[in-house]
Amino acid sequence: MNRTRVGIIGGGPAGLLLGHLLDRAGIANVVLESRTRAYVEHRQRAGILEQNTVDVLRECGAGARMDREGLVHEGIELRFDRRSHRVDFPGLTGGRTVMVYAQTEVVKDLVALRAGPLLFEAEALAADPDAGVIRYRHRGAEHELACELIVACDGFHGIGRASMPSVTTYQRDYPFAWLGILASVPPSCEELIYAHHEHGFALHSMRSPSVSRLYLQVDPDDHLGNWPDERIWDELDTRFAVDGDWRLERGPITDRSITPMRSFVAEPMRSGRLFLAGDAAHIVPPTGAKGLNLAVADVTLLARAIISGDERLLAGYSEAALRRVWRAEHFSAWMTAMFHRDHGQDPFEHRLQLAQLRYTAASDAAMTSLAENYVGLPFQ
Ligand code: RFL
Ligand code: PHB
Repeated sequence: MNRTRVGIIGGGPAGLLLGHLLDRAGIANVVLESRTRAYVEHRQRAGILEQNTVDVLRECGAGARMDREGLVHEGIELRFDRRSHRVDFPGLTGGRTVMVYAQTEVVKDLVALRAGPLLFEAEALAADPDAGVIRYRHRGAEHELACELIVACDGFHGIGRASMPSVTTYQRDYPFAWLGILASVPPSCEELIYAHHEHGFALHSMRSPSVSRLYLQVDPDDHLGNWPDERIWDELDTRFAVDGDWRLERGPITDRSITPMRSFVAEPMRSGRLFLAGDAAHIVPPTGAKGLNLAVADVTLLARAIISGDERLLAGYSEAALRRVWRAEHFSAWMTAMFHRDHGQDPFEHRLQLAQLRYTAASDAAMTSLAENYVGLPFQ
């Protein structure tokens, strides 16, 4: 195996889905993944699939378990001023919804469906955008893979973007991070709760009827040692406090991590034979639940272009993908700014956040804008 049509670097959701879409169209491809299968299948990350993502997974035959086990959600709750406000997705968006189905499960489903070569513990060392060659290390030896096209789906820290001779990057770092936990306790809510509190943001999400996923905004230099279980639950209680008889159920914490937040875009997403897709090209803060969905949107677009064989579609990939990327960047930065507490923030800014939240909850126009971005704007 030293030649293929499409060499894919990275076996995360972007690389695996692209490989699957190409397999189905009979286009030879090889996926190289630096980590082990167990590692990629258990890495805790995203939980929300927007309507387009659900449609794409179903259409390519990867949606069977998602349809059995995923939870369709018709809204989210915004919580601030000790009150709850529901955003009704189908009512505001002509029937669109989202699906709660973990990224770990999407990855497992795609690995199980894989027909073509998928090499774990195969680390790409370099990608040549002109020659179309990937150099990689597998089982202690170095190899070369010659490709008509290379697609770097190797995440934010991958080698793909660094192999492009000229990229412009746009970046924003935020003065906060998310402490995320997984807990063996049924969710205390039927829909996700996005909470604004003077201590900072909190999010109640879920993985299944018996597993909760919760997040707290913390400082980027904070560490897990500062957060014994009691403190995490107490702080979640404080931030979700609401008038009325709602209660946050506690349970054993089975996974925890702190993730910094950033916004990042690389332009263009192509150089010669090398294309970028997913987190390799862009990062959004998780407040808008868009990262995984953008990765799926990129590879759907790119797979269509590759399968069509139409050079004009390939030439238009970067511009078309970036249009959607920047919309999601705006939405994610907007949600982040509206909900998070910057401790250096002046009281004026805090009042502006509350004014925006109250307006969003009270105005059909503002609520519709939030809802249509959250469920995902339709593909053109
Ligand atoms: P990934 O998932 O990072 O996969 C890249 C893969 O490339 C491999 N790799 C290499 N392989 C070979 N050679 C090399 N040199 C390589 N370098 C790297 C890596 O091992 C890895 O397997 O990128 P991809 O496929 O673009 O997928 C992107 C998504 O994973 C990401 O956007 C989301 O997880 C972001 N995200 C969320 N997105 C959503 O849509 N909804 C959410 O609710 C949501 N919540 C989240 C999130 C991300 C989070 N974290 C931890 C960053 C919540 C969190 C906390
Ligand atoms: C998650 O369930 O992990 C999740 C949900 C919504 C977000 C971010 C993460 O905005």
